[in-house]
Amino acid sequence: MATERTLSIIKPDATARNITGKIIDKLETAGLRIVAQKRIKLSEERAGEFYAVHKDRPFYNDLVSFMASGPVVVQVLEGENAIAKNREVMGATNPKEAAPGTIRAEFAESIDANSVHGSDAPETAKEEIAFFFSDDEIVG
Ligand code: RTP
Ligand code: MG
Repeated sequence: MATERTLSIIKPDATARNITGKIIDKLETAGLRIVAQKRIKLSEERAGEFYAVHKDRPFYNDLVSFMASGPVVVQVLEGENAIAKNREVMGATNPKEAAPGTIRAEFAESIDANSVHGSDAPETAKEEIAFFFSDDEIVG
Protein backbone atom coordinates (compact mmCIF):
# COMPACT_ATOMS: atom_id res chain seq x y z
CA MET A 1 0.00 0.00 0.00
CA ALA A 2 1.17 3.46 -0.86
CA THR A 3 0.89 6.72 1.01
CA GLU A 4 -1.51 8.87 -0.99
CA ARG A 5 -3.03 12.32 -0.86
CA THR A 6 -6.64 13.14 -1.66
CA LEU A 7 -8.78 16.26 -1.76
CA SER A 8 -11.66 16.57 0.69
CA ILE A 9 -14.32 19.27 0.80
CA ILE A 10 -16.65 19.77 3.75
CA LYS A 11 -19.69 21.13 1.91
CA PRO A 12 -21.93 24.16 2.74
CA ASP A 13 -24.65 22.09 4.46
CA ALA A 14 -22.07 20.94 7.01
CA THR A 15 -20.45 24.33 7.63
CA ALA A 16 -23.99 25.79 8.05
CA ARG A 17 -24.78 23.24 10.78
CA ASN A 18 -21.39 23.80 12.49
CA ILE A 19 -20.41 20.12 12.29
CA THR A 20 -17.00 20.42 10.63
CA GLY A 21 -15.36 19.11 13.81
CA LYS A 22 -17.56 16.00 13.87
CA ILE A 23 -16.64 15.28 10.25
CA ILE A 24 -12.94 15.89 10.84
CA ASP A 25 -13.10 13.50 13.81
CA LYS A 26 -14.35 10.72 11.48
CA LEU A 27 -11.56 11.43 8.98
CA GLU A 28 -8.81 11.46 11.60
CA THR A 29 -10.18 8.40 13.40
CA ALA A 30 -9.95 6.54 10.06
CA GLY A 31 -6.22 7.32 9.97
CA LEU A 32 -6.33 10.22 7.52
CA ARG A 33 -4.05 13.16 8.36
CA ILE A 34 -4.92 16.74 7.42
CA VAL A 35 -1.83 18.14 5.70
CA ALA A 36 -3.53 21.29 4.34
CA GLN A 37 -6.79 23.02 5.17
CA LYS A 38 -8.63 26.27 4.48
CA ARG A 39 -12.13 27.68 4.79
CA ILE A 40 -13.25 29.49 1.65
CA LYS A 41 -16.36 30.62 -0.21
CA LEU A 42 -16.49 29.36 -3.80
CA SER A 43 -17.91 31.60 -6.51
CA GLU A 44 -20.37 29.92 -8.89
CA GLU A 45 -17.69 30.17 -11.54
CA ARG A 46 -15.08 28.37 -9.41
CA ALA A 47 -17.59 25.73 -8.28
CA GLY A 48 -18.60 25.16 -11.90
CA GLU A 49 -14.98 24.76 -12.92
CA PHE A 50 -14.33 22.31 -10.08
CA TYR A 51 -17.29 20.11 -11.06
CA ALA A 52 -16.84 20.60 -14.85
CA VAL A 53 -16.71 16.81 -15.28
CA HIS A 54 -20.47 16.80 -14.49
CA LYS A 55 -21.40 19.74 -16.76
CA ASP A 56 -23.74 17.67 -18.96
CA ARG A 57 -25.49 15.95 -16.05
CA PRO A 58 -29.01 17.05 -15.05
CA PHE A 59 -27.92 17.89 -11.48
CA TYR A 60 -25.01 20.16 -12.54
CA ASN A 61 -26.68 23.56 -12.05
CA ASP A 62 -28.08 22.63 -8.64
CA LEU A 63 -24.73 21.19 -7.61
CA VAL A 64 -22.87 24.35 -8.61
CA SER A 65 -25.33 26.71 -6.84
CA PHE A 66 -25.23 24.54 -3.74
CA MET A 67 -21.42 24.48 -3.61
CA ALA A 68 -21.37 28.29 -3.91
CA SER A 69 -24.17 28.79 -1.35
CA GLY A 70 -21.94 29.05 1.72
CA PRO A 71 -18.47 28.44 3.11
CA VAL A 72 -16.65 25.18 2.51
CA VAL A 73 -13.58 23.68 4.17
CA VAL A 74 -11.12 22.27 1.65
CA GLN A 75 -8.49 19.84 2.85
CA VAL A 76 -5.67 17.66 1.64
CA LEU A 77 -5.78 14.33 3.45
CA GLU A 78 -2.77 12.01 3.57
CA GLY A 79 -2.50 8.36 4.49
CA GLU A 80 -2.21 4.76 3.32
CA ASN A 81 -4.69 4.31 0.49
CA ALA A 82 -6.08 7.76 1.31
CA ILE A 83 -8.31 8.06 -1.79
CA ALA A 84 -10.23 4.83 -1.23
CA LYS A 85 -10.16 5.20 2.55
CA ASN A 86 -11.72 8.65 2.37
CA ARG A 87 -14.44 7.41 -0.02
CA GLU A 88 -15.13 4.59 2.44
CA VAL A 89 -15.46 6.95 5.43
CA MET A 90 -17.65 9.31 3.35
CA GLY A 91 -20.17 6.61 2.39
CA ALA A 92 -22.36 6.42 -0.71
CA THR A 93 -23.36 9.61 -2.58
CA ASN A 94 -26.99 9.13 -1.56
CA PRO A 95 -27.14 9.13 2.25
CA LYS A 96 -30.03 6.65 2.13
CA GLU A 97 -27.59 4.15 0.64
CA ALA A 98 -24.62 5.05 2.84
CA ALA A 99 -23.32 2.38 5.23
CA PRO A 100 -23.97 2.94 8.94
CA GLY A 101 -21.23 4.93 10.68
CA THR A 102 -20.13 6.76 7.52
CA ILE A 103 -20.12 10.56 7.35
CA ARG A 104 -22.99 10.70 4.87
CA ALA A 105 -25.08 8.17 6.81
CA GLU A 106 -24.70 10.19 9.99
CA PHE A 107 -24.68 13.77 8.75
CA ALA A 108 -25.88 14.20 5.16
CA GLU A 109 -29.29 15.75 4.59
CA SER A 110 -29.91 14.61 0.99
CA ILE A 111 -28.11 13.47 -2.18
CA ASP A 112 -27.39 17.17 -2.89
CA ALA A 113 -26.58 18.33 0.62
CA ASN A 114 -24.35 15.34 1.29
CA SER A 115 -21.78 17.05 3.53
CA VAL A 116 -18.51 15.98 1.88
CA HIS A 117 -16.63 15.60 -1.38
CA GLY A 118 -13.69 13.27 -1.94
CA SER A 119 -11.48 12.70 -4.98
CA ASP A 120 -12.28 9.44 -6.77
CA ALA A 121 -8.93 8.41 -8.35
CA PRO A 122 -5.19 9.24 -8.23
CA GLU A 123 -5.33 11.47 -11.33
CA THR A 124 -8.35 13.47 -10.13
CA ALA A 125 -6.84 13.74 -6.64
CA LYS A 126 -3.74 15.33 -8.12
CA GLU A 127 -5.75 17.79 -10.21
CA GLU A 128 -8.17 18.67 -7.41
CA ILE A 129 -5.37 19.27 -4.88
CA ALA A 130 -3.65 21.62 -7.37
CA PHE A 131 -6.99 23.38 -7.97
CA PHE A 132 -7.00 24.62 -4.36
CA PHE A 133 -3.47 24.42 -2.94
CA SER A 134 0.03 25.40 -3.92
CA ASP A 135 2.87 23.07 -2.86
CA ASP A 136 3.99 25.36 -0.04
CA GLU A 137 0.52 25.25 1.56
CA ILE A 138 0.78 21.46 2.05
CA VAL A 139 2.77 20.36 5.07
CA GLY A 140 3.15 16.60 5.43
P1 RTP B 1 -18.46 14.12 -4.74
O1 RTP B 1 -17.89 14.24 -6.14
O2 RTP B 1 -19.14 15.39 -4.28
O3 RTP B 1 -17.44 13.59 -3.78
O4 RTP B 1 -19.60 13.02 -4.74
P2 RTP B 1 -19.59 11.60 -5.42
O5 RTP B 1 -18.27 11.34 -6.08
O6 RTP B 1 -20.07 10.63 -4.39
O7 RTP B 1 -20.72 11.77 -6.51
P3 RTP B 1 -20.61 12.33 -8.01
O8 RTP B 1 -21.23 11.31 -8.92
O9 RTP B 1 -19.22 12.77 -8.32
O10 RTP B 1 -21.58 13.59 -7.98
C1 RTP B 1 -21.15 14.83 -7.46
C2 RTP B 1 -22.21 15.41 -6.57
O11 RTP B 1 -23.37 15.73 -7.35
C3 RTP B 1 -24.54 15.48 -6.60
N1 RTP B 1 -25.36 14.48 -7.26
N2 RTP B 1 -26.64 14.62 -7.36
N3 RTP B 1 -29.36 14.23 -7.96
C4 RTP B 1 -28.47 13.33 -8.33
O12 RTP B 1 -28.77 12.31 -8.93
C5 RTP B 1 -27.09 13.56 -8.02
N4 RTP B 1 -26.09 12.76 -8.32
C6 RTP B 1 -24.99 13.36 -7.84
C7 RTP B 1 -24.13 14.94 -5.25
O13 RTP B 1 -24.16 15.99 -4.31
C8 RTP B 1 -22.71 14.46 -5.48
O14 RTP B 1 -21.97 14.51 -4.30
MG1 MG C 1 -17.37 12.69 -7.45
